[in-house]
Amino acid sequence: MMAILNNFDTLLSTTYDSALASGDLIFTASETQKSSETEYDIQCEICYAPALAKKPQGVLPIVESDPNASKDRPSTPVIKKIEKSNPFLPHDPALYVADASNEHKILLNKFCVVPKHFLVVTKAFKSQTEPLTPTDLLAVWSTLKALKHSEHAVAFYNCGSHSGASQPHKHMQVLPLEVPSPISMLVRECSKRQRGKKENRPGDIFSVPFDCINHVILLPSTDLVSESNQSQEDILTEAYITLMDAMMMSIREYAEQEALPERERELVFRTWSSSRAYNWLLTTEFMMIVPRKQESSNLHKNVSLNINSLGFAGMVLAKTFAELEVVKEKGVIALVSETGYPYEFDQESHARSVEE
Ligand code: B4P
Repeated sequence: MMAILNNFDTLLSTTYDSALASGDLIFTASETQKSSETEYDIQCEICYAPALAKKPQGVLPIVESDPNASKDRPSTPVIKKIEKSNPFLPHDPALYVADASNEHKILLNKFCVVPKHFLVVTKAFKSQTEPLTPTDLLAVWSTLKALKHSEHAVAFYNCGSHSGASQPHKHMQVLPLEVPSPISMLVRECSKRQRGKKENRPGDIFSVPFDCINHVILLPSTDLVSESNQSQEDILTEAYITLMDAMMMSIREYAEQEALPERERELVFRTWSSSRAYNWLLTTEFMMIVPRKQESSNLHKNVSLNINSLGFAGMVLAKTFAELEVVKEKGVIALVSETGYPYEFDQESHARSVEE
């Protein structure tokens, strides 16, 4: 771990406090509602933040100087066009916390809902559609381990289009949490010995009870890693490759189901190979991957919600009252699962949706 991360908690807090005080960082207060829904009685979270509906969407005006300006007539800026800018290159110095590696910097999330939410961003431009590299994995892992409540923090990566990402510059994100996230509770429950099943051990791969394809792998404890010949980077890379393989195989199996009409089959391959979209989650205990079929949930009462990796952590963000009502009615797990690939092709619901 880099030496700079030794006092990371303090550095994160002081940078956060000063960016908040100077107005360089915008914290949006929210109300969290619990929703109990899975067979393991895990409480999912609906984070209701109506003020976020007003957040700018990464679009900045380009201001050109006024050609008629003179000494007696001050310049009036003319907004010529609206263009997307990269908020991470250059980054706002007020949001810079530390380097996570030679290739990564840690920036505070400018628009956070959870205090001290930060991003692990590549220093040079890389695309958010690229897979994670061993150095990406180690950089984000180091930040997790450097946090005070590291066992509760959740790191995530919204990869590719349809994954919930709004910024094209490669960035992983970390939510420092003081209590376990719903997905951590769920993975722990699913890992316990259950009747007729053996206990899951580090290296085991399994799925949690969402209604869509997902794969989870348990990671060995740091003590076990230091006793082994493998480095932490190797362990993380091996886990990531195992999950990527499992994901590819599951999509292929889904697309090759006989019940799936030819047209649908082609569509799965075409959309997946062009988007390569998935959500990825990491805690100090496990890594998880969820391939994405679509960016947003289906339409319910004319409302559809954008879902990012946090949806699969059991945490959904509702920006309007109508969105909040839809999540409460539908349930977090059912709603986020609509954006993934179903385990099995449901002929009845497909027939219904074709008729509608
Ligand atoms: P992306 O991967 O591109 O997208 P995202 O996390 O889904 O957030 P998005 O930008 O789409 O915002 P949304 O309204 O859905 O991440 C880009 C990140 O860069 C974001 O965190 C963004 O805030 C940040 N950013 C943008 N401009 C920046 C700048 N100039 N400097 C530094 N950082 C910048 O969600 C709003 C916020 O709520 C996001 O932070 C999101 O991560 C968070 N959020 C979403 N669901 C949540 C949940 N269930 N609980 C708590 N927080 C949640």
